[in-house]
Amino acid sequence: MAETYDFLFKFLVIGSAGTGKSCLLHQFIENKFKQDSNHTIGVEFGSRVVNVGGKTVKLQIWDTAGQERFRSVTRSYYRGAAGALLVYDITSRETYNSLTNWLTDARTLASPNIVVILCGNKKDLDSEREVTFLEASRFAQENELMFLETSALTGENVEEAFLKCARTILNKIDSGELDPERMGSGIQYGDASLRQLRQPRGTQAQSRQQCGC
Ligand SMILES: Nc1nc2c(ncn2[C@@H]2O[C@H](COP(=O)(O)OP(=O)(O)OP(=O)(O)O)[C@@H](O)[C@H]2O)c(=O)[nH]1
Ligand SMILES: [Mg+2]
Repeated sequence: MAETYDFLFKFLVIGSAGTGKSCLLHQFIENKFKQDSNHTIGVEFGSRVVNVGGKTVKLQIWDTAGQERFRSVTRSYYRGAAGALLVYDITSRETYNSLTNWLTDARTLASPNIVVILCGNKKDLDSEREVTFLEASRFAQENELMFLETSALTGENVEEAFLKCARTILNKIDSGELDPERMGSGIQYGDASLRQLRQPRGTQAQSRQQCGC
């Protein structure tokens, strides 16, 4: 059966090599930890349909390589992304120190309006922590990012990170701050929305009454 959804959002997963980007995507899509994850070569792709605030949203997710040698390839995938998970590893200060560069790339190459959630991954390795929650929260606040600590290993906050980002984009569509019809918005209407849009207004109200929504 064909998938129907209200919106399609283009998402990126970015951040330094080895922070757990591919494992986060795998946990979100497959609901399990990806054992023996190798460095990503270029980009990998995954998608999942989620329900957010009564809307069905297809997330089209591009998992990019963190290694410098793939930078020119991965940058070409940024264009028009609506949302991004910006990932660092809480046990590696080096990956935290690179966040500003990743963020600048996202805002210049994807869109200045890109909705970004900062993910401090490997939350399960608290004893090896090099970056405190408080420090990263401040960074997030200063840079207008949402923030969560996640674990691709246990699954903690993984679903939340993707859903929080999607929810924020939907809220911005509702408030008019984001326009899905703008070129390069990273947002597309799905079949379900298009059907509604194509219905004359009277019929829309009528069908809403009929379904009681
Ligand atoms: N303990 C723990 N290990 C993790 C977690 N997430 C990922 N790892 C491990 O970290 C290593 C790197 O994970 P990847 O997902 O391949 O990292 P990546 O960010 O995709 O790396 P690149 O593709 O090179 O950019 C692997 O050995 C994973 O097993 C986590 O939440 N907790
Ligand atoms: Mg990877």
